Amino acid sequence: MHIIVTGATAGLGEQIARDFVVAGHTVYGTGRRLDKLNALKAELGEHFIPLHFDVCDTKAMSEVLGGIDLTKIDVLINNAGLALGLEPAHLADIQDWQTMIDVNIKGLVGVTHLVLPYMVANNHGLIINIGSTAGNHPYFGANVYGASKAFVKQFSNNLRADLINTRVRVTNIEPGMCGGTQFSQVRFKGDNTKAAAVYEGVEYLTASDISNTVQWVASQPWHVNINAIELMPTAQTYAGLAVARDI
Ligand code: 8X3
Repeated sequence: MHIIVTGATAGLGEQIARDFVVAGHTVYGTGRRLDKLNALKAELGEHFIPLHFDVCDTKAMSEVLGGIDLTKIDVLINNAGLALGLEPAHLADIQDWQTMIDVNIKGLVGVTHLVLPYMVANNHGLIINIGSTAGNHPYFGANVYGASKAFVKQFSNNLRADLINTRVRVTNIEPGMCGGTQFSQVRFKGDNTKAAAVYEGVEYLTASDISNTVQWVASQPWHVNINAIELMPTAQTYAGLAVARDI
């Protein structure tokens, strides 16, 4: 298969890209960091094709994606995304909110809008969006991050509606706490102590756990559409109703 993985230069995207190449597929890995893209190319060889652009840069994205043969793409994995900040909404940084909206929402729909027409013309394709448990269950400080992942969930559901008369499939993967990546370092802007505290004493999901799920979804026959998969560590739960007393 020919597979686009956005945000392939770190974390989940890097693992997903690596696993698909090792399994014999061709991966077009997108990212902002040219050095990391080049390192992956050196490691993975001819079946890894680096695509250098930021999903927030609409012009660069359409130029770079316009330079490859999109008719060949079997699978699009919309992985690029980030969380910034964990402050309550009234203390959050508006720039953080806007960046999450730009990457997690605008970037994801931008890539999809460029690739999807080719899948529909081929009557063949699979879009795997990387959502989050945060799109299903609120938690303190998730505000815009969770809302952006709720967008990804409902965008996935609505794509399924529009693609009803095609063989183009859509899946939303919704991971919970995943460690061993830069997710929390990015969220806490380089504060490694805060980032490490998130995972202390927890047997968290790893990038490999999520990549395995992606590989499984992509290996299903075309008549099977996995709508969504929510996965979390056994040590995490979505029970979280809170009560304030005497406020
Ligand atoms: C990642 C899961 O729980 O950190 O999207 O929001 S969580």
